[in-house]
Amino acid sequence: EQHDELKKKHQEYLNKKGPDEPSKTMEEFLFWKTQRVPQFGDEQTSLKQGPIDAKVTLADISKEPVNLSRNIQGFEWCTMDSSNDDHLEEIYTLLNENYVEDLSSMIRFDYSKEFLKWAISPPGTKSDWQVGIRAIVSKKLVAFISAVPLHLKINTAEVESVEINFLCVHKKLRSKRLAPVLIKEISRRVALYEIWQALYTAGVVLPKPIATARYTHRPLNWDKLHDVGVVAVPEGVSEETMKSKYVVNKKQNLKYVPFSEEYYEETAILFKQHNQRYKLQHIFKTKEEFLHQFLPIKNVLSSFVTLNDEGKVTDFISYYILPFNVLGEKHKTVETLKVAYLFHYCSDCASTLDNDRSLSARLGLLIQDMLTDAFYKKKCDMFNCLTTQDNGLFIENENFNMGSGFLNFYLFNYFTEKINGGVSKITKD
Ligand code: MYA
Repeated sequence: EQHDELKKKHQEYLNKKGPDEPSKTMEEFLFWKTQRVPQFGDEQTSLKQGPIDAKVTLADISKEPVNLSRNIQGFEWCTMDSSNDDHLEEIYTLLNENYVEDLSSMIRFDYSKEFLKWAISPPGTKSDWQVGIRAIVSKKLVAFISAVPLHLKINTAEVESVEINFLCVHKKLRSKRLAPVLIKEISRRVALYEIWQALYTAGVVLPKPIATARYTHRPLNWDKLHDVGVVAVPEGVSEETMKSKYVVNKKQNLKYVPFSEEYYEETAILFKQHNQRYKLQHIFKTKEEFLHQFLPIKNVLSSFVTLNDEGKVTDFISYYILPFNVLGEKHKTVETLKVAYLFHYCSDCASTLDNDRSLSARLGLLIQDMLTDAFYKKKCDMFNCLTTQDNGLFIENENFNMGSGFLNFYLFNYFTEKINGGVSKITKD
């Protein structure tokens, strides 16, 4: 019964109309209305799943960079290289000072350098896909955007694409239409490799989300979060009650070993099987890609497998760690929050499509254990996850609270019906 109740709740989350309504009319999206993306208002389209424009060829793509001086004078394009420490430091500083903040500007992402390196240089990345804009005189980096290769599966179709992330314009150069220029330049550089599709996610509503997920938050270090002001005690409830609600088990339910190369074959098979459940998924074609994504990295990525008595892999689970800067005068004592984000997982309980009853029980155990690891071993203050994958099966039971943030998923130059539920692609934000 409890399982059926959870399933019902999960479905309700998925059906819930998130704030995926645009803030303006299609006509007012001066840039996006010119792009190969589904438009608001074309709901009655006769488009079938597939590329929106399949006619464009390499011959149509300019060999010259997009003109920058039409938007701003005194700046130039540059190509960044995250394996160069100086470049990495510059990207880190730009993002640290100017990247995404929460709605009330209380906290801002502080991606570590190791994290950025992991995220923007997977196998197959091209050397000109980390694009920057610099001031010509001072050479200061003032804007950035990146692309990484991505094999996507959308329903039954495999689509060679890129993932676009870390779009950032310095606060002093906002509203000068630099974002469209960066997007056009990265599109051009990607198209030169004859890749015509992209996936990206954003909190803002643009034409037109193919899926919308909601962030959920599980406090781990209640006192610290309360001090910073990111959690509050509801009226009529004592602080003690809240603290006891979020106590984390000291002991793990299952036995884990860190994921390592020796478990690659078995884990990759399990991963593939489990992912058949989802309509939008990231597929890993080579061992190198899989290992890059999932081998543990200190302070960046924790990943584990559980083994049965015969030593066979039964589950895989991972989370990444993102620090946040606490902004504002009030919180001088607390400078950073460490937040764990659930990443990919797979379980032998999900090897067939309709046995999510046992998956829900197993996921409960796995998640509790990740909370334990994140809090006691990695000193994380909060554990976040999206309403993607099968997360609806444990969100409520494990005390994850619905957040105010939504994450919209977009495809560039690809049409598909809206995917409600069944998303397993995760974009590290
Ligand atoms: S999402 C993270 C985005 N970054 C941040 O939120 C960091 C903090 N903010 C900033 O740095 C700036 O505010 C940004 C906008 C750079 C976001 N995605 O230059 P503008 C449209 C796409 O005057 P600014 C991530 O990294 C906006 O609707 N478009 O504005 C994924 C308007 O267009 P339109 C966005 O505030 C990125 C135009 O830009 C976004 O100075 C995926 C205004 O430009 C956004 N997040 O700068 C990019 N925000 O007139 C798309 C605003 O039409 C990739 N806008 O309303 C597409 C695929 C390309 C590759 C294709 C290959 C095949």
